[in-house]
Amino acid sequence: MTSRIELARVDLRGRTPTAAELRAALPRGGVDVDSVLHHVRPVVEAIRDRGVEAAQEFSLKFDGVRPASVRVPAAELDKALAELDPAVRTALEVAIERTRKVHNDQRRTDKTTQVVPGGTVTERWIPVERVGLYVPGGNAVYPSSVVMNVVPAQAAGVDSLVVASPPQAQFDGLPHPTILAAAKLLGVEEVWAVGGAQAVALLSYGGTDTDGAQLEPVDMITGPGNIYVTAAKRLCRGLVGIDAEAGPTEIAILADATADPVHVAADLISQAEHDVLAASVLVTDSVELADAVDAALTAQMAVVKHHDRVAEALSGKQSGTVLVDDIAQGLRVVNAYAAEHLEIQTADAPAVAARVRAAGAVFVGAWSPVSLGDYCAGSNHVLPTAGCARHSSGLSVQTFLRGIHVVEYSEAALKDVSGHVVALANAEDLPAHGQAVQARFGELR
Ligand code: HSO
Ligand code: ZN
Repeated sequence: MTSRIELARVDLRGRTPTAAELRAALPRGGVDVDSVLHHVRPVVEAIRDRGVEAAQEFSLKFDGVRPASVRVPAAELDKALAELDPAVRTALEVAIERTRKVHNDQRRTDKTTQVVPGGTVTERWIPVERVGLYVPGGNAVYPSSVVMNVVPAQAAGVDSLVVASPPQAQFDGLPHPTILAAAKLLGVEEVWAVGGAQAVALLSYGGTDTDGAQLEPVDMITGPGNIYVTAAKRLCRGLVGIDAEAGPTEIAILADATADPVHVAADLISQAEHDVLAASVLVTDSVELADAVDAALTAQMAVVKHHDRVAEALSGKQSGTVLVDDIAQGLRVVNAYAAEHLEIQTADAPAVAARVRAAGAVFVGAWSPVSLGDYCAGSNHVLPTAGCARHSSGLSVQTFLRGIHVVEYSEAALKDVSGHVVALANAEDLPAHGQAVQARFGELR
């Protein structure tokens, strides 16, 4: 079925809204994680109290299968990789190589600052000890997301990595074979067949498998998931660290009359393909381009495989075209919107891109579509959604590192500053703080 597609329009021409007013005026969706917390809390508590036994019950209930053991045998990983389509294997190898190249290059190095002679503060970057990666199953089987989560963790030096992914009835209670193959290709040997909120809880609390195999609790959980997975992460946060809460994917395109409407339409469709709640937003100063993009969308929809999903996403309240006076106003719009993915398809795109202040990732010019970044650019595709790019970054090596300040002063350097420590301690009515310094110099009365 094809029907005419017209993105809803928001006309900001001649208006000078503040950033907050802009955010209110722009199309945006949202998921209400709070609304499912009461469903998820009992699942998390059952796993905390009864471990793998409870996880197996939830797998039967939610995934329709109860795997014999939850830990996936090593032989199954080998088999999945051996049976992986060779073209997919090669493509994954390219994706891994490029993503490693970028992420290995971005590891922070320790830095020592000499504050005064004899007094130093070093920032030491230490990898998180053990990380759990959640990989969804079902409709969305994304081996690329295994790459995007595992590579930065490995680049950070995380030694212990475990993957959890739902057991699938059609694969005898194993996770999807492509996921197993991707894990193996990346050198991750520990995979557990458990999904949803129960997976997040089991990674957080640990457990003992039916055959006695131990799942050691992790320190941090990353990876995409549905609203229940997100709710479980929210409930387990604190006990474990989590990455950002991922919402439906978003693409914003800032384009002028020089952009090719066929490219713009194809890119808007590409991310709408993820989810009926996905957001596709065009920001342009050209009504002609906006009209041409609508025409191109209509034409391309005739050959779109997931037609109904894409059509629903494009017609949802989270998608639309925003008309602006010029690219300067367009930049104010995209900076206020803070899209997960932002494409710049304008004249002198690098100069325009340099003025972007908020986006999960920026794709510059005609030859850098978001789908390149989804797979093979070398960049990471786990990015902040729902405007969180105003305060957060995507997944990176940094996500898996903790910075520790290491303080080392000599006697003379401490002596030199001791009067100031004592003065501040007394001003805060914490005299014992000052005395801890004075005791070292025989000044305790
Ligand atoms: N665009 C998604 C990532 C993805 N795309 C996985 C394809 N597979 C969120 O950045
Ligand atoms: Zn994508």
